[in-house]
Amino acid sequence: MESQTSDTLVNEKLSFDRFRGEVLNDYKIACISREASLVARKEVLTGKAKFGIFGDGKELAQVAMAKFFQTGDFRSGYYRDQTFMFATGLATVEQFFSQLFADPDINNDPFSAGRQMNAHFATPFVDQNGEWFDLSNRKNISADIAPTAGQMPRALGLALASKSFRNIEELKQFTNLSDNGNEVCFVTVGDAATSEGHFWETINACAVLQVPMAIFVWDDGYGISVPKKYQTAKSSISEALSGMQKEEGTNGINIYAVKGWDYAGMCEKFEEGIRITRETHVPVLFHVEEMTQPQGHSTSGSHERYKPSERLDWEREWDSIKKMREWVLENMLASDSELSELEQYSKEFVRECRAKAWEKYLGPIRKQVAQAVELINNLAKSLPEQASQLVKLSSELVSNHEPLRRDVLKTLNAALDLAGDHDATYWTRDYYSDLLKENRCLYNSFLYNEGPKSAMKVEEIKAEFADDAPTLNGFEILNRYFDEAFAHNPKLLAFGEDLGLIGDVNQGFSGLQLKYGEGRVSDTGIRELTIIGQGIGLAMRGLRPIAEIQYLDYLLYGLEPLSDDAATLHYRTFGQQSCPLIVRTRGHRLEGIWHSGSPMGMVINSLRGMYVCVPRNMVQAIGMYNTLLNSNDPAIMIECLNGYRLKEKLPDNLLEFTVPFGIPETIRHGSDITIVSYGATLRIAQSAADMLETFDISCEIIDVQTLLPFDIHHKILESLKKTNRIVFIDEDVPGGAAAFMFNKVMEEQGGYRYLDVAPRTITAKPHRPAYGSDGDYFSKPNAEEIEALIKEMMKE
Ligand SMILES: Cc1ncc(C[n+]2csc(CCOP(=O)(O)OP(=O)(O)O)c2C)c(N)n1
Ligand SMILES: [Mg+2]
Repeated sequence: MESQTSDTLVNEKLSFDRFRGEVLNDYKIACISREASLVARKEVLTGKAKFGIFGDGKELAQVAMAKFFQTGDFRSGYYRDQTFMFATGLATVEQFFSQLFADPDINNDPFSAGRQMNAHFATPFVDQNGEWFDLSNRKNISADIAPTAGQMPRALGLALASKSFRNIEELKQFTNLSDNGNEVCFVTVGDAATSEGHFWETINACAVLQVPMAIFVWDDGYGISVPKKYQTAKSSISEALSGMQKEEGTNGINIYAVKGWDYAGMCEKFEEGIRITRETHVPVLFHVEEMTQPQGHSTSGSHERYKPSERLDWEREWDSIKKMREWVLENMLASDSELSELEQYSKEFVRECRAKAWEKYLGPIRKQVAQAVELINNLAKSLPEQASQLVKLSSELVSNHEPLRRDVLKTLNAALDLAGDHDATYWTRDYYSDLLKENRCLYNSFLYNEGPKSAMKVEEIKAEFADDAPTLNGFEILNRYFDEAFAHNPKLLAFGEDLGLIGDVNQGFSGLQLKYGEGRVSDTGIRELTIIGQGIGLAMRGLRPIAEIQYLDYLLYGLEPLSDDAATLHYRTFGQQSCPLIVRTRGHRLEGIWHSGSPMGMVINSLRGMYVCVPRNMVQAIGMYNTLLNSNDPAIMIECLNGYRLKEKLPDNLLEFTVPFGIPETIRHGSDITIVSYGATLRIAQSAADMLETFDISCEIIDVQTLLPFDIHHKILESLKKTNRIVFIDEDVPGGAAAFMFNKVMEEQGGYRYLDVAPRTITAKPHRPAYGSDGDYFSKPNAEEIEALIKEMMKE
């Protein structure tokens, strides 16, 4: 009996020591993080970094939150989360400073290689070959972006993946990607960012889908200078959301309101809410109120300009670290001097980290400076006439205490300009071009996958047709393809409006939900933005989503996450995260203003970093789907709206044949003029060519097949060399994608050298297409218009 009591006492003492140790460690991390914010701001104000945005005031909530972030979990957050990153061990203070200094060495800024502003974090999801890491054994940070609430749509997909892994039998084998769907997606968002449609659409969707999301609203009462009363109904996001509260027998979300200075209260509520969402997949939202911003929003501007003095006083009084200190003392977890010691340690530690990061950043540039100076001084010895100017250049570079890579290049360039074509410039030129190359790798690489998972490395396999191959409607061919693809690849998931039960508005997925289940072929709400986010998150977790946007005209609703998130992901993480999302949509001419859009200029200009596929028929589309499914980059597939009921032959090797990207196909051979087009317009061009043939004008028609990438081997130029006349035709507005093609062929391919007459573009009118067949005829390019223009070109 006695020994039992003493065991209990020992255990209690142990667990108290552990508890105390954990609390003090949290306090230390909070202090370190605060110090990092204070020092980092000074770095910006003294010019060592260009801009800074910090997590001061949010420390306590984040050390509490980090306690419940388990191996396998994901975070989709924003720029306030440095403390969370330190507390989870996913970022060091040194790395935080390296990113602040824009250090382009991935070993120093492992989140973005200096490409992102500070506090935009990420962890590696894929290896150099584009293979997924064992994410269920890692803590995972999806790469942050700056657009407010831009992290919300992606979070939906990251969380939905857990549900898919838990509920879809075929996915259970992928234990490297999920541990039975136990992963929670932690989402952080500012109070003002909850005003965005992104927030509301995501909240509704996660409440409907019931996915494991833990959303933390960091409520500091302001979005830069604009206070809550202008942002949020009832000035309280938890109150405004209260109708979403899950009740017995309903879906919905669990909502908690906590105070950002209340360490114990937050720990308790976070534990409960996160445990429930992990177990049941009921989403949870923590409204973390009464947070502060000791240094204001960012290094641009000061909050004294817009916060009333009472508010500033209140923020000082309710500073979360100050409150935690008081709480530790009240509960006698440490003495005043122990805490002061931790505070002092934090200051010294942060100073050291800053200094190390600065040295690492500057070291390689100093080497470049030394090398450049030596070369320029040698040049001066060989060129006595220019010597004094050259020496002046090199000494200016030496005296620059904080040189940038561009300063080295500018100096070398100036030296080369001075030296002219002299032989002595050989080594300087050589070094100059080496540095240009190096900087291209540092700043311009990884827009797309460059390794084995590049779509550009997928081998071409031609479609094969049996002698008795059946001729089917385009949509039936697609339907057979998706059926085989879903049987073959368990990672494929498709979703969109009307895609599940009825198998999409054109029946490409007809019958497939019945066959593959609601988990894999599903209907969504009308919410294009989060359909895209859903796809992004699923793709980042190693699945192969096909996210359907019902009509190309409605892509605008989902364009932001495609442009800001999917298209930049590989670039902004220096190739460490990939998003193999396929956006499937249908466009070009059909009927009226809202179902005939072909805004291809908008697409190609906002989606660099994605592939843009514009197949002329469904067989070509299938070949492109196959290419995409063998690679990792995101893409958009624009099927021809008016092509689903056109007859095509069914290939034998549906799952194998591929269409290579950036390789146009000549679909009609001719000798007088080259017509370059894509998609639905090709059929109009064909009928114009038929008409022109009766006048002995022979047209060569080229289908570009993909707009991004565009004709990588300059096949169009070869045609132009033969015909010496060229016209680019599409259904976009004037100056849209036709102008893009024009620019590519004229400037990049040097097509201007082979022209006998001025090159032309034929496009739709600048207004949206009018309703009805006449509306179409007079809004979009028509065969007669093409015929007339080409006749005119032939006369010139
Ligand atoms: C879409 C978009 N609009 C505007 C901005 C500029 N901006 C950056 S932060 C910010 C305020 C955000 O406030 P809140 O969501 O409360 O987060 P906090 O900075 O207060 O933590 C604004 C307007 C942006 N980044 N993205
Ligand atoms: Mg705010």
